[in-house]
Amino acid sequence: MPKLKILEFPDPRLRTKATPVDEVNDDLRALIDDMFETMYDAPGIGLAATQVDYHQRLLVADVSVDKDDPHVLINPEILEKDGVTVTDEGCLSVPGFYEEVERAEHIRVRYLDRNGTELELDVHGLLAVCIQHEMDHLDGKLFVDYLSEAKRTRIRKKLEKERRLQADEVA
Ligand code: QAP
Ligand code: CO
Repeated sequence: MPKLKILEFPDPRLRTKATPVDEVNDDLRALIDDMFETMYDAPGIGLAATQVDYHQRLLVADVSVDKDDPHVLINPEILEKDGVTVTDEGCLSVPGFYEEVERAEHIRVRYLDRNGTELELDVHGLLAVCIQHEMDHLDGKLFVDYLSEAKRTRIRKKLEKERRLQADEVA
């Protein structure tokens, strides 16, 4: 059982701007392990701390088919971005909805790893898209913000209706 509950759109806590991690310690590594467990269990390819109601700048991602290529990025910063790619994106905080989003195809990113070591990485393709999507979460932004107001409202209403139906089931 994953320990962490994933916040769902339009929960206002998803709009929180996360603050930088100031110390990479065992408590943070325990959160990272719980985030990986929650992401793999979902299953998902990326998860930002914001989505599990921890408002610190860290994210986990694994876009590999065999789920054996885990990445954790603490205090990530994009140094360079180029190219354009369109991906059908989803989000664990917007369950059941997928829409095309345009992002940079390549990014160079600087971050701390789980030992607190500063690293730089060149990333392309789906991992680059996933890191950009997860970094948006750390600034309180969701992929639905790139859609038309009409589409975003339709998604919000469907999710609110589902939440109401779920609440009724347990009542
Ligand atoms: C972000 O999203 C992402 O709707 C990570 O019912 C996704 O892991 C970046 C998921 C696609 C780029 C492309 C979504 C699971 C997982 C759902 C995810 C769902 C169950 C989303
Ligand atoms: Co997301």
